[in-house]
Amino acid sequence: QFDPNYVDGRTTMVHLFEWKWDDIAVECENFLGPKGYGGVQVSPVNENVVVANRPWWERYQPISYLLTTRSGNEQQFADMVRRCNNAGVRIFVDVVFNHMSGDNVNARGTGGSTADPSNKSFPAVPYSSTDFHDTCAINDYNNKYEVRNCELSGLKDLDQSKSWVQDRVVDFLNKLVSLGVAGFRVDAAKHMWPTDLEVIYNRVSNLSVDHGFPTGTRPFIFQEVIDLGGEAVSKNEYTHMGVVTEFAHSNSIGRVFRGKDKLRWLVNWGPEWSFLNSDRALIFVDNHDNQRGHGAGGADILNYKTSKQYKMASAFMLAHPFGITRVMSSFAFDNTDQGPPTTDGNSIASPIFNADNSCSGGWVCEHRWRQIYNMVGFRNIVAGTNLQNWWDNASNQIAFCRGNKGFVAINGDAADLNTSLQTCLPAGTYCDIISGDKAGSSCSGKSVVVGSDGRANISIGQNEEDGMLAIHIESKL
Ligand code: LM2
Ligand code: CA
Repeated sequence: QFDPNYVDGRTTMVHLFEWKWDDIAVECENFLGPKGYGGVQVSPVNENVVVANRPWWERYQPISYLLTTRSGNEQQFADMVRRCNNAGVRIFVDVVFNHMSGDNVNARGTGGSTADPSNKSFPAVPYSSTDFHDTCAINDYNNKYEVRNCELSGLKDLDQSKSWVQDRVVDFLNKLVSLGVAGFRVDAAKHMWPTDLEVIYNRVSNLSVDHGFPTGTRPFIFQEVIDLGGEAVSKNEYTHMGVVTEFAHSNSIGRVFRGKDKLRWLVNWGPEWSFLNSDRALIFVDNHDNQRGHGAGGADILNYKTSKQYKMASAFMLAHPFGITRVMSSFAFDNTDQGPPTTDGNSIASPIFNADNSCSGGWVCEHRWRQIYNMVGFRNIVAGTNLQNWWDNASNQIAFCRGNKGFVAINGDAADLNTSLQTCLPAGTYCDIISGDKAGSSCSGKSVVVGSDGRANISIGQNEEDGMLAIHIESKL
């Protein structure tokens, strides 16, 4: 439950927020597999309430556990999982079982099911009022009973201690396991009792041998617990049964790369920053909530709109050994409710791919930015090595090696970086994978000449498009 079950040599998942299953299948085959991504977190797969103007957050209001959403139906989901597994890319499902939908008159789901949320009636599961906690609102985050037994934003709060509820959730999770998924993001885990979650997790089947997982493999479980300190519920209540989303990482990395904290302090990045231990921390620069001001973190969080800082933060996260990394892949938005691009106001549009790998048609596709996917490759290549030879200029210029396999430098100062640094790499000429790509024996970006002593002259001008440089053993020309 702690291992992402990646195929050998892969380390990083991408959240393809609101993508359709057919598009993800193609993306696994054409891009994610070849570029070395290890997995995809997909948007919720079960039927959700249809909300007027189709905001993205309607998918966090379940109506049933039928596998029909705007991303596709069960057959399309099954086909995607099979094709992604064949491409060496695992699928992780965002599962929502803290609650069902909020009040909605004549509620209708994306699969055509109806419900009467005001009376806590969801016949397509079925759930009735006895399956829910009593009605109350969460106001006081210093009261863990309220946080777990009352309604989050008016969403009907399921009682996971009831055996009927446990059975329905376990059936749902086991159905997904039987279709070949590798694990789950547990939405709103903070709002459920750890003891109830443990009962549920322990009843989930081992991963499907028919889909290529070794006998006895447990699903990877990463639980969404927002804990920036100062509340009744702690992330540490969840780490004995799975990994936990480390929101302090998102917050702290945003502060550093927004210039509110110095890059030199990154020297002890990890638990000393009050993060969870590396093997329990699911880390990210931003997620689908905090990139648009939902959840926690506020204005410190970076997103695609501040692209230079965002790419620098992403490069640091991927270069550093700490944590289990997730890359965010967004659609462009102007307001916090706006849903994904559509063809007709309802049907989700497919991304359009440009010659330089980037996306258009309303999709941002950060995972297709060279600076990001090449750093995913970097993380795969240096996996298992330690951070060594830390260097900084006592301000915002830093550099470090990953064993003898990789080197990265970052310039966050309003001054050029131009100095000789130890790269820990064998002598030779290397292609900087940030400014370009290696193709045969040529490099479309900067070249770095490493001498027999491992040192190289490193130059990152303050006005360059990107504020970092990275080389590794496989980028040798
Ligand atoms: C999560 N983690 O604990 C998700 O990551 C987050 O995206 C979800 O909230 C939340 N939990 C519930 O699953 C989102 C969104 C909310 C939205 C809910 C439900 O951030 O704004 O609430 O999904 O769709 C919306 C309205 C809210 C309304 C509620 C119920 O914004 O004003 O409350 O629906 O109708 C009356
Ligand atoms: Ca709850």
